[in-house]
Amino acid sequence: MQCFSLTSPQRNSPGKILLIFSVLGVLSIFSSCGNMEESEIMDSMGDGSTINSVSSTEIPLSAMPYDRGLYKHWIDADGDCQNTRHEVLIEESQVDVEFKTDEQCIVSAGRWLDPYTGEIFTDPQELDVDHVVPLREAHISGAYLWDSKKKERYANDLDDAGHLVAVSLSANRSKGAKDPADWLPPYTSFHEEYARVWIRIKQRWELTFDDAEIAALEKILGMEGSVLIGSNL
Ligand SMILES: [Ca+2]
Ligand SMILES: [Ca+2]
Repeated sequence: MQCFSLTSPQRNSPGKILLIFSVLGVLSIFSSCGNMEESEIMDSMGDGSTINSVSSTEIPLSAMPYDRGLYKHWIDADGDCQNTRHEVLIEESQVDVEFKTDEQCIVSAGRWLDPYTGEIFTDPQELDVDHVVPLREAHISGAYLWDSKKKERYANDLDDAGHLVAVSLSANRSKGAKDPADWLPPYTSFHEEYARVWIRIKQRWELTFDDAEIAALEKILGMEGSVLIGSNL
């Protein structure tokens, strides 16, 4: 079990930044190994990051018809026979996984802590691998402009451990394509981390935030009214 860490991936920096808020203060609560269960849950979403800014633009809904098939998944990017779903299951299991066959392509058992519910699972068939920022949400937040290769990279991103997470089927079904204004994990202790990872992913991929989403994220992070509109860094 690794302790939660504050170093983090953030490859892209937003171009035109319209809205800014800092959540540095929030990060301190994740900087120590406290309650083991919460540490486990933090780990399941990957390490932390310094979140400095978000961007927001208005995009006409009619300009971006969504088709899940545009975002090809699950692929096997490194050609080792384990597709993205199974790569995530292997990475997030708290014990060595078991495989269906000697080829070790398909995970058949392990031990996973679902950060959305706080429940433990051992059968991968009871788990979905969830895009924390759903494909449809990414699409309407700017990904509709990407070429097919970039859409595929987003759908299969393993570089940020928080991007894809193994969660219970029921939690994922209730989430659907909703953003934090309309859905939050039932496990309330995880909300702040969820908001922080959500922002990190959207920043990293230069995706936009709508007003209700920003308000919801601010509320979760206890930062109502801290958004500075009109800044341009
Ligand atoms: Ca693979
Ligand atoms: Ca949204």
